[in-house]
Amino acid sequence: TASERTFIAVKPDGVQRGLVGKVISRFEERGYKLVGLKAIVPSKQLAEQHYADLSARPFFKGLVEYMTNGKAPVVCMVWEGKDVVRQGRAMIGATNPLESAPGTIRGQYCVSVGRNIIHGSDSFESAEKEINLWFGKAGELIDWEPATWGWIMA
Ligand code: YYY
Ligand code: MG
Repeated sequence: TASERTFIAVKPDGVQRGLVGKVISRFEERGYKLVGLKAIVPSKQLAEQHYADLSARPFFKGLVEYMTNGKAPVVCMVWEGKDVVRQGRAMIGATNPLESAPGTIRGQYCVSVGRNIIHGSDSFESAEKEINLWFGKAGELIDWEPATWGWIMA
């Protein structure tokens, strides 16, 4: 729907590599609306909850360590607009950057699955869960209308 929202996060490797602005630009230029933004070093508990579905996988421990070690923050965002969950995943590209199409974010900026610079919700249900988890406090998300909205959302 037009008001659907997704959770996008630049992971610590993307922040260290100075790619935050590029990621934001892609979503802005596509016509999506930024309704939440913050940089945090997540707790181990938060990272484990975020990746709960993967807790049995061999890379889980390393994944949580890399997300939480504080060598750089995670830059967390909520983007809103038409079909943004599915489009966001398409813009990000395949999980393994070696299989991400050229021109996708991962296909353009990275080569390792363990350092694939960005997260995006994989379904409407995941988006709801992740937005609540990362932006659970009242007032963290802003309802606003871009002056360009009518030119984008026909
Ligand atoms: O949603 P997405 O990030 O594309 O992939 P997931 O299957 O949810 O895995 C989350 C995260 O885990 C992935 O972005 C990198 C890491 N990971 C890994 O290090 N090694 C794998 N074989 C699979 C995933
Ligand atoms: Mg995932």
